[in-house]
Amino acid sequence: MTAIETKHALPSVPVDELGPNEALHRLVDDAIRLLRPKDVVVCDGTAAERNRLESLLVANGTVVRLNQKLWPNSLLARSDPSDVARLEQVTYVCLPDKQDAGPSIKHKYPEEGHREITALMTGAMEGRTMYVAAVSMGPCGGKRSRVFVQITDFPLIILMKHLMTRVLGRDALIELGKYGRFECGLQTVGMPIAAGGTDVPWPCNSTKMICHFPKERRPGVPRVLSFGSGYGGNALLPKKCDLRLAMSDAREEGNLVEHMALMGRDGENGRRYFLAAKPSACGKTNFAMIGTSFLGDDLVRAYEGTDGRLWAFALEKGIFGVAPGTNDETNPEVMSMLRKGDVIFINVAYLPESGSVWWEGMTNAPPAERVRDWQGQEWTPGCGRKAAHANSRFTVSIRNCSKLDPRWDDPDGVPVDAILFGGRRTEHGGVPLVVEYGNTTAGVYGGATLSSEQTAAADGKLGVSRIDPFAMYPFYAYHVGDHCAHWLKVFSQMAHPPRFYSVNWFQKDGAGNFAWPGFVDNDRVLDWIDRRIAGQAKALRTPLGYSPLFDDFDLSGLNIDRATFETLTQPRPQFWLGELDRQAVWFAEVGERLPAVLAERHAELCQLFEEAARAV
Ligand code: SPV
Ligand code: MN
Repeated sequence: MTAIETKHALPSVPVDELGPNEALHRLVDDAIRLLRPKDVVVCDGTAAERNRLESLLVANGTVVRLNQKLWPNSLLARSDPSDVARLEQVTYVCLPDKQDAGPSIKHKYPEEGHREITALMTGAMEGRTMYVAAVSMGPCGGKRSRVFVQITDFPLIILMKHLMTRVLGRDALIELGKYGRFECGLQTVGMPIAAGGTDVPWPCNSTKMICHFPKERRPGVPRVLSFGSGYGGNALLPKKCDLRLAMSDAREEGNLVEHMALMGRDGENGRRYFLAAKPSACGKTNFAMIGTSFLGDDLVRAYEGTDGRLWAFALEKGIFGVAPGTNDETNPEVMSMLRKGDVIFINVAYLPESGSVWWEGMTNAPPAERVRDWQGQEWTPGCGRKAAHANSRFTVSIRNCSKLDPRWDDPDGVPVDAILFGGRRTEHGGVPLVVEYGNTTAGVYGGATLSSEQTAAADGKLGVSRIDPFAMYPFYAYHVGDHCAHWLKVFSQMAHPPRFYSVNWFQKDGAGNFAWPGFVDNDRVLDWIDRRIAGQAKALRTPLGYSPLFDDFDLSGLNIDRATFETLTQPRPQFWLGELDRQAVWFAEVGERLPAVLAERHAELCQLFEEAARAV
């Protein structure tokens, strides 16, 4: 790197605190020279660190402390209005061969990516403190876990890491130095502070860019660089940014790293573990909590165990959940987790008189007291604006969860009985409430063609439906066709693969109301799945797979008659012929890397549904 003139002397690498790992020294040294911070702090994840950072953020106006009685030790942050969601349009994966990118990736060549992001990052931390934080993705010390070291200049990200991830303390960092490999990334809000200048409450840059380099694997060289944003998925690198890198590495290791929730449920047949792949803001967190035990709501690593089954563990130890719509009925467990305290809320509404927070759907009626919206403006129910941003979030540790699975921190994970794919599809008589796929190929086909209406979790057009394979569309770091092939390979070789299901809670009736009650009632679907796996529940064979029967599905206490249930559960040929057309358009975009068996399954489905349509 060429020497760049700095306004102040550069800090030196805190060698003693980093331990003996040369690659870690190189990472920090290179980062200092590129970003030119005023000082460097190595994080340790302690309560003292948390208190220090919290005071700093309060003093800067980034967060306010909430009423200690209502929300103990909890904070509210309001972001800049330009920094509220993941930024798909400026998130790039840099690959030497463009053919490897496929239709879901915004591609750059590595030289181009390096040049552009380096130009943005040069001197970007002037006047700021640079933090170095190492976390373990998965149980600490687990042989399938990996350490991710993030460099950041936004203390809020460190506080969020305390809640969401296992931060390595001093001793673990020194241990890492002795033997460990680690992944790493740089992230900056991209707003240097001039000498004598002051900070703003939510620093960010109107230019934002994230570049991943999944093929570059040199110890201590960052594989993801994120500029200009302080928002969750863009800035908390061990979340979606490392997902992109890890999904790419997992393919080479023969494993899976995926965007899925992991939960346990006790039924007639003992505890079963379920993985659920759902696109962002489609109720994955709520779903993950309706079972008997909870392990994680967003990211998992899954692999074939020596018993020939699929095993999985969650990578995080906290939840970054969507606030709007969360209440004591839709997710009583998470509400009680939030009330236990140590929560960071982002972009919900603030009640200045009581020091409380509110969001749409938290209570039926808006608060009787004064409300400030997520941007701090006075808000009244009739004003025409939302009080909380549609993608407003809470960050909470899973230690607050009363149904934490006893095996949540087991480095081997838990054995998985079923994988569920589910999107948000509102058409009445469209994507059924639940379908069991008849075999592994049909199951992988279901994952590869999962589709959902777009939500506020990313900066896209709301409500437009797109195919979101395996709920990974925004997180790909290699060709989607190769990912489909990888799933086929992993599961077709497995001695005892899990079963695969499609679920959809979001059908609306002719009057525009949800046709299925959803939330805790989704447990009725899990009950059917449990009994299916045990060979106890009957089903109707359809072209798509197996559908539940009215007489063998727990509808007690619900006002759902036979006809309504059949509309909810049985695939309608006309609807599916339309879906298959859309799938064909998508498959054409995927191109020749689409595995042949998926094209064959498409042809088979077309034939079966055409026959069914003629028979109607
Ligand atoms: C998602 O959008 O899928 C999330 C939130 O889990 S973020 O961390 O922004 O990706
Ligand atoms: Mn997610």
